[in-house]
Amino acid sequence: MNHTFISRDDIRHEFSMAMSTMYQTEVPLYGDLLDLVAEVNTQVLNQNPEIKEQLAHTGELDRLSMERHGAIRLGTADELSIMRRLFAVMGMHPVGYYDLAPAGVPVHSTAFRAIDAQALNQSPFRVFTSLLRLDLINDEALKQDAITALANRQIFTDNVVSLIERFEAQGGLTAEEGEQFIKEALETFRWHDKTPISKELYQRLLAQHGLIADVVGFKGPHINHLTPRTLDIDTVQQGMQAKGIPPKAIIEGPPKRECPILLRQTSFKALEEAVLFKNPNGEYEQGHHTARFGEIEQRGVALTPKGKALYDELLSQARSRLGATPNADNASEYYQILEKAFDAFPDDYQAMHNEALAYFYYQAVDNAADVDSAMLHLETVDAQTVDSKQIVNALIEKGTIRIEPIVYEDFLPVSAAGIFQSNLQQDKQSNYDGNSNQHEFEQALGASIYDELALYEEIQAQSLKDCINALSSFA
Ligand code: OOG
Ligand code: NI
Repeated sequence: MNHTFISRDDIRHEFSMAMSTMYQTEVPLYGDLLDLVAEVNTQVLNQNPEIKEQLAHTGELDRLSMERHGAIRLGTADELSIMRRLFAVMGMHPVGYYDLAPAGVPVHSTAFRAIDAQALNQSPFRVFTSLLRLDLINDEALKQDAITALANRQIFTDNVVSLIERFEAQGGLTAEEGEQFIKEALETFRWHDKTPISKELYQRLLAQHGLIADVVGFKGPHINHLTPRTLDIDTVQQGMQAKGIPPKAIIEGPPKRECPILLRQTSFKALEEAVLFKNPNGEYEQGHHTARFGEIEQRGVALTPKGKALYDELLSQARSRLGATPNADNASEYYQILEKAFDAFPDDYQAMHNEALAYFYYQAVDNAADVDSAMLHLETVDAQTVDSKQIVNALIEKGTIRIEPIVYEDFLPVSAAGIFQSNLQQDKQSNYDGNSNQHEFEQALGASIYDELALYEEIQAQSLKDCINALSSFA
């Protein structure tokens, strides 16, 4: 057999475009948001040549307009493991484990995304994927009804399952198969306004938790938002208000900074949508459901374990100083407290690099005027040794090597919980104390999860190697 396979990165790119087109038709406000984000990003790039240059150096400039993430919620282990195989066709793998139960959301989650830097730049599309934790429901009868409803649904088309199997057997898909795959896979994420359950069951599920109704009540895991990446979230948030797209009260994550870190996010409230419930007599009954929303995000540099620990500490410091969940009434007080707390986090790439708070690319500056005598030792440079660090730092200072931030590709559990909560009908804040269980999640997934920090570490180490090779070739 002589197959020519289409690349997984191309399938991912095409799929994310198809998904975006579908969601714009389903939720027109998302289209408005895309326009606003594009407008602001163009403005930022025009007004800040240094930001444009930085994004060109890291390979993010071209991906900016195609950058988005989505989110889905699944009901069973089987659904999750087939979903993992479906995403693998597009070169997307589970990265990071997020336990949201402590924040009152009965799910645990991972993000499916590309893992190496080049694939990420080709298409950074990612999907935050949650698995419902029915074990946290203590109403036994309701739990049984939920399990039955989930057992009766099939969220994948037969064709997409065959194509996944073909991909696994052949090691790839032909262009034609890839096209079919995109069309069939998209069906799983589509909105259905006819639900397979009765209004009575829906209401009981809703009374337990809005999220449970959203998963168990529907034919499939409709994509519940798509999030474009902006270079200036504060401006987009103001623009949303002006365009009549009311954002949630608080931007989640770190405060506004010169050198952005991790991820800042805000969303617009979920829409109330008409649905038809299927009653036991087979007749449909009108009702509504609230789940789908829009979100924007601004991404910054990925933090090392040390930087992440400092971030977590400062965020929880700010939250406990506020003494309440941030909301519309205390928003400006919260931002003040947050900014003050983050004074302790250096707002300068060089300082973050020197204190090992964040991950960076090392890049050889090709027109570096003179190559230092330290170059003679470059063959022996190894990022881990103190000696080598000094050589590298000296070359950075001389301008022979430049550092550029490695962008954070993942999510933040406290922020994610805030996004979930703001889009559930009830504000009821419950805390589940079931144990966090990555192992159980991985068993349902049928694979282990990549550690995101190890991935950034690898990208950084590889860039240092490449940089040294490049410099050695100038010498
Ligand atoms: C996922 C919420 C989390 C994010 O960007 O942190 C999220 C969901 O609502 O299913 O999307
Ligand atoms: Ni999101």
